[in-house]
Amino acid sequence: MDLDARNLTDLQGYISFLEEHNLLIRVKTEVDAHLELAGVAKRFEGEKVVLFEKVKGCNYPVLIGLYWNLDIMAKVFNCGSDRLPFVLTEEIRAWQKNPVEPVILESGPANEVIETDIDLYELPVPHHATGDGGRYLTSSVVIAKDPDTGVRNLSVHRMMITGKNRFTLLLEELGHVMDYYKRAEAKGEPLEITVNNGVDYPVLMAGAVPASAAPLGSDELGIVSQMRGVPVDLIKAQTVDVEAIANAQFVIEGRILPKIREPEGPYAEVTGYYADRDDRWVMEVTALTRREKPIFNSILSGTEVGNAYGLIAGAGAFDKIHSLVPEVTAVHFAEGSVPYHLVVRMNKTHEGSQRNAIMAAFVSLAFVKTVTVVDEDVDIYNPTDVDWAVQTRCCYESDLLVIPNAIGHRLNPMVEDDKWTRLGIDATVPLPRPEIFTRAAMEDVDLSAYEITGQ
Ligand SMILES: Cc1cc2nc3c(=O)[nH]c(=O)nc-3n(C[C@H](O)[C@H](O)[C@H](O)COP(=O)(O)O)c2cc1C
Ligand SMILES: [Mn+2]
Repeated sequence: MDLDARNLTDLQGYISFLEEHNLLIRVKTEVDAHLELAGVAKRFEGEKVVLFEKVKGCNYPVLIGLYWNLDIMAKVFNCGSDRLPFVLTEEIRAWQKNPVEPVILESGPANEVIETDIDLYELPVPHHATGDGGRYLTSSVVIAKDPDTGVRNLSVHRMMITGKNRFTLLLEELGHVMDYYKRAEAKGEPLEITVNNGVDYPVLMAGAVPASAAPLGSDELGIVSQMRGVPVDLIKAQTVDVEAIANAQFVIEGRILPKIREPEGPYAEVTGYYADRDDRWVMEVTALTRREKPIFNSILSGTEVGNAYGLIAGAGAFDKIHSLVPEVTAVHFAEGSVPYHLVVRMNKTHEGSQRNAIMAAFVSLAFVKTVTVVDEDVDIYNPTDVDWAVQTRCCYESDLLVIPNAIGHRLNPMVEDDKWTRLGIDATVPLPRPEIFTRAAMEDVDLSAYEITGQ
């Protein structure tokens, strides 16, 4: 693909690129990783990317905000932000047809320095929200290997530091790492992983591709190669039999221990609420490697997590939904409601196929609670327009599809006993399309033909 990001495989390259395009803010004043850093970052949410040059008591800078502005992401991918989901869908499709194997090296930037005395507290890991239970790694990409087949998996997990060489993390019930872990644990064995911090867009996004696009048994690292346009370089780890991303800033190696759970949380989640404190999975760190001059990367809870997950999840699911219901032309997560409200646009040619679209969307995205289907003339990227369609095209008596007792997303407070009710909203105009549903419109004129002052 014609991707500027091809040459942007590390954060140092991103910083130069962002600076060149006037998209980087540098905070020169020293900040405390405890609450202050995230407090300052929050004030720039959705704007330029922020580099904190000095963090109290730490030797490394922190980059935050890489995902909170879709226009910036689109710039790196060398396309308009409206095209970005489709570009990503094409990349995933190309990978599915022709997966490229990674290259495995002995050494790379991410193991320039091998720490002899592991101390996670020396990293500038922020304590983000005021109610969080500790310092959280929020952008770390996990590589794990299937205990039976050895197939690699890529995923993103929140991790709370609990000791110099220990943290607790969240494994979602339907995730592939959970599947790997359960099979390892059943044999009484730990699950070895590498945790890669400070990676480029393709690595993190490949980690968030939904299972419907990257099923169990497919190595998501191939998606990275596809997006970068060259096979991804991996490095062998020091202490575990799992590879790491050669271009990462830090690599934390270790094992998720069998039969052991320790407290994790609270944590300000994508839901906008704090996830509760509970006994969760434990990682014992066995090695820490880094670059000579690493930059720590964090993702801020809120818009940034929503984009980091929603963009690629929507792009990955679109292909599946479109293959089942070809009349579907685009999907988009409603801002602020990632991963719960998916808006589906379709060019309906058969009455009733909008219901298939709703069902296809539910099957393709495990966490979605609401699917709203609209016609081609509705701007799905504009929540006001979507609401207009619902208010003027949906009959609440007959156009709602209620699915009780569906598997819920545990992080959401509306889930009870792992279950919730899913809702499909059909806001499409019935076929044959009655005249009354023609959108009112003014003449489409070419403004350049007019002499206009005072603009
Ligand atoms: C910023 C971010 C944070 C995430 N945090 C978690 C997490 O803590 N636990 C989890 O299981 N999934 C988390 N996810 C979602 C998974 O990475 C995502 O569902 C991915 O598809 C799982 O990989 P898998 O399909 O290979 O299981 C997060 C995603 C993003 C983008
Ligand atoms: Mn997977």
